[in-house]
This record gives sequence, structure tokens and C-alpha cells, in this order.
Amino acid sequence: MHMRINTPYVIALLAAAFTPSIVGADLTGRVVLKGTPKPEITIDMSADPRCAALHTQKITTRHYVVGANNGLANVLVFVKSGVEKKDYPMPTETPVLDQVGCEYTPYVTGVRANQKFLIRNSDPTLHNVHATPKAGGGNAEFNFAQPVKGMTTEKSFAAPEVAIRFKCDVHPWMFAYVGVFDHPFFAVTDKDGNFKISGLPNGKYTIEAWHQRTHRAEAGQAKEINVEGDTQVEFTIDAAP
Ligand SMILES: [Cu+2]
Repeated sequence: MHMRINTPYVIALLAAAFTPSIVGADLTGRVVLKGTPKPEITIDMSADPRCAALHTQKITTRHYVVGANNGLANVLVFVKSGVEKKDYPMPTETPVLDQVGCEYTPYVTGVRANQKFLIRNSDPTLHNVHATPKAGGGNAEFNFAQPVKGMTTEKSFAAPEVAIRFKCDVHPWMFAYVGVFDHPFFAVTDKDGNFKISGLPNGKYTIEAWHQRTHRAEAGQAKEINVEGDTQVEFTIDAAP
């Protein structure tokens, strides 16, 4: 029997077999704050009049930023385990940790391990950027001055860590938190507590919601989930006593 091979069909089959899957599910959800946190503390910037002059309104700490329906902002939501270890493509955009009005912005953010990011001083005063990763975790502490407005310094962190605290050695009220991940499946909640992690392959994962005031009480802030297509998850975080 003579068999005819449909060449275009075979090529299409081969292409389908060897095209890596780039689409995955969207993991979306919210983080909700339960309970009433302590009032925020007013920040007195008078020690540096150049900082104080940048504000016309009262500045407070940002421990709990709560939006609509008790949604909690500035929570790092990330896949803690279950992710396949591989070289995920690095984002093309360079994240910026800025200093504006003598505050870090963003307050909480995430980067990939070995992803270059910029630290910028947008203020007309001296900042001293001081990153304080945990000892022995694979990330190096650094500490440098940015005396001039507009200065940028490129940095990266080598190892996953949630999260590295930044402070400023000139202005004791300045803090930021940077999570470092060896995969792209992380997000920071927006002002109403919403987050979205895209491209997550189907599978079983542990998802964690990390908030800088409550992370010591991890109970309830990690969930086992089964992703099969687009999936939603909600976290409730108790205000720390
Ligand atoms: Cu500073």
C-alpha cells in the first residue's frame, strides 16, 4: 500500500510539539485586612528642612494602607513553592526604586534574582541607601550615598529573599521592602488589595501573602492551591497586635 504523507500537516504537528508553552493561567485575588491596626505615626521631617520643604501635608508611616472593602495594599503575593526551576525570561523593563519627598517609592516591590534595577534620588538632598538582607542568605548588604538630585545607581540581588529591608542612614523614617524571586510569579497588591500573577502553568502551589507588619505571624498567610486555568484566591491578614 502506498502511503501519502501530507507534508504541511506534519510540519504543523512538529511545530506544535516543539513550541514552548508561553501561556498560563491568571492567578488573581485580593488581600483583606481584618481588625484595626494602630494609628499611623506622623513623620517629622524637620531634621532635614530640605525634606520638610517638599511637603505641604502631614506625612505618616505607611504600615497599613487600606483601600476599598478593607483591601490591603503593599502586600507581596508570591508563589512560594511548586514552581518549576528554570531560566524564566527576564523582564525587559528596569525597575526603579526611587526616593521622592524623602520617602522610598515604591514602598514594597519585587524583583527577580540577578535582575538589574535602578536606585534613584529624585530629591534635592543627600540620601544614604542602605539595604539590609539577612546574613548568610546569599545577598550582600550595601550602603552608599546619593548626594545629588537625579543620581541613579544600578544594583541587583543574587538570591531569592522575602523581603529585603532598605533604610536611609540620613533619614530614620525612610524604609522600603524589596522581595527577590527566582521566578516571575509574584505581585504587589494595589491600593485596594488586588493582585494578578500572570502566566502560571497549571499545577499545585503554595502561595504566600507577605506584609511587612504581620509576616512574623505566618499562619493563614500561606495557602495551598490547585491552579487549573484562571484561578482566584483571597487572603485575610490580621492586623498585628
Ligand atoms: Cu534619605
